[in-house]
Amino acid sequence: MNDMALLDPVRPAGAEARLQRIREGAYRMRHHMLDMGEVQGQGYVGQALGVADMLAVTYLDQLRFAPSDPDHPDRDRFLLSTGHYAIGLYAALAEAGTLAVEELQTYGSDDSRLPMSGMASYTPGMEISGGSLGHGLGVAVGMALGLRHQGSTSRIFNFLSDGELDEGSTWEAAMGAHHHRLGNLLAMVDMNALQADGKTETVLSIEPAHEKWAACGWFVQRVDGNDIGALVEAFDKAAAAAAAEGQPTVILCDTQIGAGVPLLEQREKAHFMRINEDEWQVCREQLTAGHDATQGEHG
Ligand SMILES: Cc1ncc(C[n+]2csc(CCOP(=O)(O)OP(=O)(O)O)c2C)c(N)n1
Ligand SMILES: [Mg+2]
Repeated sequence: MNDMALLDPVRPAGAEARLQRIREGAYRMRHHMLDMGEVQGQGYVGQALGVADMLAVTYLDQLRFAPSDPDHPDRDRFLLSTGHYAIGLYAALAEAGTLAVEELQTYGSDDSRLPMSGMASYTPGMEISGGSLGHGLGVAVGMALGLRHQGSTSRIFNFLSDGELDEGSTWEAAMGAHHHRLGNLLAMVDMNALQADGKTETVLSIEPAHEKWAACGWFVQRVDGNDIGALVEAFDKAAAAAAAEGQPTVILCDTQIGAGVPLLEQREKAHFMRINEDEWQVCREQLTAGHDATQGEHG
């Protein structure tokens, strides 16, 4: 197989087989997240579990990239604006084949390539050092312009959080993307309804979010971010709309913090979780039980 072939996402024939492959990937990613979280006993595990389905669709079904050559010039770029979600991206990079699963055990340790907040210079496949929130979309706009200028057909996927919609810089970038008709730019927003200081609606209400993005000139969709079928449909539609209209596209994804692990879904303090030693195994068992129960549903 040559490098170019590696750039195309693998999509098994048949709609159900395509979804099943992504579901299994998301399930394994959630296990990786728990395993990494246990190394430190704490972390941004709830958010990562919440966006596992978004990351699985992105990395296993949408992104064009060569896992063993993460700097390939023709790759699509995935920009993790929210550095604190790094644990989620490491799990995705392991499932995609860029990181070895064994390396995940070094998460957050001295000399590890996997620091607790994402650092581009440390981790293969980490495109930017996110974490200073509100900057990701601006960087994405610049990259999208630059790549278009070079005649590249690569796309930029910018992952944002709902907290970043509080930032003026995000909206400046959103208007710029429309102004420059950046059809090569897709934003995906984790609408988990939570921020560091509490519920998003109590910190700074961003609703109606759909209308705000539309007013900035974007092609907008809002979906259940834990429904892999709905996500795939939305990503496919976004790609078609971008190609037809040359318009930036955004997918607002409503997600459940801790998705797949009921013990964590119910946590009150969910932004940064401390999880007791004896709870990790319970989390794993709940994740596996939930997965096994849905196997029957999906045939
Ligand atoms: C510019 C900036 N301001 C403040 C912070 C501190 N901070 C880190 S995470 C976070 C919450 C942001 O909201 P969101 O990403 O939606 O939080 P989550 O869903 O992860 O709870 C804040 C304010 C930061 N990293 N960058
Ligand atoms: Mg949030």
